[in-house]
Amino acid sequence: MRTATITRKTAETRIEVTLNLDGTGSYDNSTGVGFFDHMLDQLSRHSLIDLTIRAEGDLHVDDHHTVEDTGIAIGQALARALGDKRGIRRYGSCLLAMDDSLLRAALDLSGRPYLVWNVDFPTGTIGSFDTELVREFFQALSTHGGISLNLARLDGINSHHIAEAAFKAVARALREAVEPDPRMAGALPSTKGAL
Ligand SMILES: [Mn+2]
Repeated sequence: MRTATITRKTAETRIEVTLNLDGTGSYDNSTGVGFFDHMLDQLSRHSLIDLTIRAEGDLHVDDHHTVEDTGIAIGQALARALGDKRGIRRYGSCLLAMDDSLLRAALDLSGRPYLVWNVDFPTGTIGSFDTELVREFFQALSTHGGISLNLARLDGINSHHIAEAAFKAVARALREAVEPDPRMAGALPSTKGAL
């Protein structure tokens, strides 16, 4: 099984992430930030990556460190569970509609972090959650997961739907990219000899 557990402790946050790439999309996520938990649940459910997250952050400051550091830990767990990436599809993409919103996600598990972010939100907050933290999360995931990640909002007027569609689109793209490709027969999906 391709699994990993990452424990990360700083003066600002204490985070434990366990994931299983070959899961069924079962999850148990608790970060103390309700909307963020809702998004992490989507990430697991729609990628079929099992995810257990416990985060205790300095929420008396704001949600920023907790969201960013959870993204770092998930990225690190993803990279560790992927190992040498032999036999995977490597690329994934998804055009995802949710009510008013249409999000496009494309990613490459290249080992080369890069985030292209064309997702604007019509409001600064979703409840008490800062919409700018959605980008912070995906930046951390991309950097520490070694993922070239491209996200665009093609439609959308409701910030909750836009954020949720972004997480779902990335989840579906990840599902595709981490999947074993039977035709790869265990080979590395690269001509460079390393990913
Ligand atoms: Mn929702």
